[in-house]
Amino acid sequence: MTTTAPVSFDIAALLPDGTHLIAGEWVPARSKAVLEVINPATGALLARVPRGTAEDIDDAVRAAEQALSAWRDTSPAVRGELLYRWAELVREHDDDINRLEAMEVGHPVGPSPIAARLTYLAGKADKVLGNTLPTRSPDMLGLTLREPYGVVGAIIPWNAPGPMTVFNTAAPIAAGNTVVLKPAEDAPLTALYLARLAQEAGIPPGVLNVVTGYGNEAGAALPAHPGIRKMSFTGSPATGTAVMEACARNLIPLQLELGGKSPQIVLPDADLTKAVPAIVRSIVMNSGQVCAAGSRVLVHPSLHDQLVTEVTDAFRTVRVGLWDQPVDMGPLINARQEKRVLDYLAIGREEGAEVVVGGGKLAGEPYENGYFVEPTLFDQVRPEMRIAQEEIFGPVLSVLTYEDEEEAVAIANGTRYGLTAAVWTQDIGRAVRLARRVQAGQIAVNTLGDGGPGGAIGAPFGGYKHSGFGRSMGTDYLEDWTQVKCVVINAG
Ligand code: TXE
Repeated sequence: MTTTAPVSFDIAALLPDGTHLIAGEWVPARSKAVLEVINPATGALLARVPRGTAEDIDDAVRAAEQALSAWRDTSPAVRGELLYRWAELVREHDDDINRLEAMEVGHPVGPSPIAARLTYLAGKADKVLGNTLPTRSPDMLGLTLREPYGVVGAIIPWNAPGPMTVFNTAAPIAAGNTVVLKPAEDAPLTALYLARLAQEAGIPPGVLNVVTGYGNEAGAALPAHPGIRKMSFTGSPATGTAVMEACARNLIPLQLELGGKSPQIVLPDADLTKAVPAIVRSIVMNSGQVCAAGSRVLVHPSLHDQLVTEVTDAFRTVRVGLWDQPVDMGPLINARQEKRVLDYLAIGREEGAEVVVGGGKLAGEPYENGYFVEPTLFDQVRPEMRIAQEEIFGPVLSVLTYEDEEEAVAIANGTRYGLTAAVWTQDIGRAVRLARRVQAGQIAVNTLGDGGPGGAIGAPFGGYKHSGFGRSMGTDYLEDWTQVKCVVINAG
């Protein structure tokens, strides 16, 4: 994970200042208010974007309603072509997208899965099929149609704005819906730029609208809007609950992704030369601000000491710094997130866990103006501790031990979350048993994929239990953005 990207990068050349995208026009908020997007590594102002409210959401929903009938009636093959063109533009501007995301989120520049995902979804546009149904007479024809919901809404978080934008807009658009997207206030720029590229690709005005603003202003207005027919939300359980309540009042379905506390089960025969680098990468990537971060290591006592030593050594070599330097890890997103992580470091100590490496804020040059926390390893963690139960969303790894497979499963399943899990073993029988018994939407055996659905491109991604419901991506993902209509024709 190194980069030679130049430091200077002109955001104003990519995005019209202080505007978001409604009906194909770059417009300010109705109130003209703006909010500032800050580089979390340096505290520098990156750009201003509109501080949208319910009025702007209403404008965007109306624009999406106006665009709907033409887009719904556009042939699926043409919709797919336009998405392919979007994917091509994304590929062409890959560097800009990666740098923009790196600057607003703070993570190092790395390979991006966005263009590949868009290409995958584009290819699905003309493969959404209905069925023919058995009928009681040969004169009758029964069939099902898969039709788009209409105008759908998406609220996404700040930790991976590029992939989140694509996962939550491209599939509904490919299926014939029109979309209003509310990106996170901390990192709205990548979403705006991707929407600009969608527009340049020829996706018609109003099909993809982006309204920026705070969650309690623009965000809250979206699932409550009577024009919205389905929502997707990715973020915290508390906000997810509020969004779900709004959806319930509006009687609309919701796809929900709320993070995790993903276990990495290291069995006695695990190959640590493979497991340790993956375990480290999983919690260092994006400073641990990844819903699928493998934040709990469940290791058999026979491998405990070796694993702790090797992870400690690896943590000591993690290069932390600014996105445009050759680093492995950047800052946390904002002061609130930094406080949250530092609070958990204190909680872990109070609970009796042992800090083996890390454990604090990074100070001095070049960390002074950013939110940098050391990669931290807690040992002697017990399953009931808060640091083993709650999502920290920082570079903090907890090590727990178990005596037998039964206990490993019990600990793995003993949190309210169930997003992803990893099993490290050479024994295929144990791998299969654990893959079946661990409650998570994705199980990786001897791999962590990309800390998310990256391992297999069509992999469905989503959670069990409080990690949410519904899946993004997956082979049936476009169908999730359609509703079934049954048509029976009497031709006799
Ligand atoms: O999330 P929020 P925050 C977890 C992670 C993190 C914690 C807090 O543990 O530390 O959540 O992060 C919008 N109505 N995850 O506070 O509030 C908001 O503007 C409608 C896990 O940033 O959930 C943003 O666009 N929308 C996670 C989005 O919700 C509202 C990724 C997410 O913000 C709203 C991020 C409201 N009332 C955080 N309030 C994951 N699953 O990957 C806020 N928003």
